[in-house]
Amino acid sequence: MAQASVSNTAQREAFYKAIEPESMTALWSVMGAIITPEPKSECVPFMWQYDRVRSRLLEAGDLITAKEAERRVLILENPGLKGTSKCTTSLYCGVQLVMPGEVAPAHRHTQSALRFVLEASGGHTAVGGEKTEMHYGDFVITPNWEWHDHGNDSDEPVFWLDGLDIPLVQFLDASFAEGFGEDQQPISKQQGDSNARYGANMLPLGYEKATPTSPIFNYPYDRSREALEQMKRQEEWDPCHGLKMRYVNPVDGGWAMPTIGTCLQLLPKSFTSQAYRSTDATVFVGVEGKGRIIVDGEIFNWSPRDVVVVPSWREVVHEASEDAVLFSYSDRPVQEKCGLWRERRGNN
Ligand code: GTQ
Repeated sequence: MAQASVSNTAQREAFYKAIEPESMTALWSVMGAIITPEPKSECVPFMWQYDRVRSRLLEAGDLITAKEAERRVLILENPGLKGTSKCTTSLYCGVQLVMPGEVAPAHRHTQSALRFVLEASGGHTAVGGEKTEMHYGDFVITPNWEWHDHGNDSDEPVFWLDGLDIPLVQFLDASFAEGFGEDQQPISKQQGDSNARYGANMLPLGYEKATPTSPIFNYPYDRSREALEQMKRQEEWDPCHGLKMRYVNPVDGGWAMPTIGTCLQLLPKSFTSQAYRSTDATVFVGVEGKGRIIVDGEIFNWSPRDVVVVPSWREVVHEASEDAVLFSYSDRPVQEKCGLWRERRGNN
């Protein structure tokens, strides 16, 4: 724990060596490293500028098709977690490109995925027999073990951010994946079906919760943004978050996804937040306006579509020079279910 590590003696050293071949180690020699007084993470604060990611992705577009790659994605890998494909310790982040006329073939896996749409004039994804068109700022869910394929019928490239719980599933050794065998799954539902059934503040009578994921799979940006705009007039700012809303599963009011918590927040012009920290490392995506995220004094000036990662328990301050909107995601639902989630407001 917080105590200094135990000193070494020749006798103790000899003992550690002796037990090693028997697959035993002494707790007291590692205790301080494995049970820390507060979170210690290899994950570091970092920002990816969208322009750079976008131009590298277009280069990748000349190198490989979406079909050959299965998913043409550049992983936003945390520089403190090199070689692990992680953005935070528990979550993955990537940016995906689908060129006009391309298809990313149908597959499914036990990892849950979210898409946050960065550029789309006609891209679509299909999940569970329903197709949804993607527009800027839409938050789209692929629940675990659901077939999904992506396409682009427009004449412009389509880009979106992928947030997945890959590291979490890997940690639990619970990964399964398979291909559908055809590029696209059969479409059995009308477009907009799940939003009509579950996204109109009603549920089909007798509906019973069948999965841990929200049955809505596209939360369109215009509706979420409109809510923030309406509430903005009230001028009730949270000192740490401005105006922050979480996406919910309408069936039980919980998070929209079981492993990933997603939020949309508005920071009003000239806002400076109070210092804040929480145990859920968070990936922020700029959506509108401009702002800065200051992590323990390190400044990240973000513009729309830039991605900023804030590690667990690091002090974050938000500033906005104009009205600014951020999307964010973290593993907060998992931590809450385990009774682990903590936050601290202010710099005490
Ligand atoms: O679109 O299904 O960024 O399976 C990583 C793994 C996207 C996807 C990623 C995936 C996908």
